Amino acid sequence: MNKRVSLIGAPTDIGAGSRGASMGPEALRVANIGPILQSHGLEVIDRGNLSGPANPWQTPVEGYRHLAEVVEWNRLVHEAVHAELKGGRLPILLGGDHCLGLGSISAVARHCREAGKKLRVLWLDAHADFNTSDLTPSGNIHGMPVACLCGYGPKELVEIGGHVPAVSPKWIRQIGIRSVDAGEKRLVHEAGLEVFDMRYIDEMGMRHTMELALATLDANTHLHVSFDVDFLDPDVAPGVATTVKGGPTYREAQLCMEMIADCGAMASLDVMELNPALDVRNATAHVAVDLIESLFGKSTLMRA
Ligand code: EXY
Ligand code: MN
Ligand code: MN
Ligand code: MN
Repeated sequence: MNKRVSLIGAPTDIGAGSRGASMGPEALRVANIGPILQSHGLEVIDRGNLSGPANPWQTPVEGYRHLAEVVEWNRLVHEAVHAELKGGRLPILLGGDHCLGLGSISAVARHCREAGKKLRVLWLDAHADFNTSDLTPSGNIHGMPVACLCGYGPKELVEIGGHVPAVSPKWIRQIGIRSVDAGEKRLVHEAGLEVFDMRYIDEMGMRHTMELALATLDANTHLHVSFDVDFLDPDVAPGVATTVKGGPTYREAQLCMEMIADCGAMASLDVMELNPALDVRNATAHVAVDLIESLFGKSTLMRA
């Protein structure tokens, strides 16, 4: 794994239905994300925060809330993530709400096209984030980034990476899913996304799930992990606006992260939706940082 890591803060809740994820980057820094990653032998540069439009907190227009601002934030994220990859570094995007997964992953996909690499995206989330303006119950664009990446969405968002679709549904594996709207579910099936929902994880276990999600990676595959903190059970991670009961336990999540670390292919990461306004003494930020440590190779194994 690349040991040269860059932190990029994206302090916005522009795509969310509640305010507060804009404070996520600072909460992760307060939980010591930089020094802790350094203690694992990584060279960490904190690029600071991107600066984009304020959240005007308006109601949705034609199925989208804050579309122009979401486009602007995603452009900023796209360029920042792409620059780190081009410089040979591993970007960690500190969200911010999950609408920014579009800017991040479209940049990764662009880099993979330029570098002749294959791409695998692991989307760790309670939600499929596969809504469109016709299907969304909320107009919140953080419920739409995966659909946009796959070419379903407004032109301004779908075209951000310069290639439509930015990503083939075949490259994506969704894990932990347990809250999908009815129309969204139909579109997920139509697009052919591979989804390891909570029922699958309950029945087959996290180990088997991750073996399948990481299967067929080769030395030329760039693995991107998009970690929505609401992936975790709310008992473990209360500091998120869109908690859904019945998520992975701390230990299941840790195993998921450890198996990703073991595969050695992770080359970019998003940490999204942490909402310090809803957290208890920054506990969810600490849990997120603990799990990120596992992603970068902190091991609970006794055997050498
Ligand atoms: N599916 C719901 C919607 O589209 O409004 C909820 C989406 C929540 C998205 C969170 C970030 O993952
Ligand atoms: Mn999400
Ligand atoms: Mn979510
Ligand atoms: Mn800690």
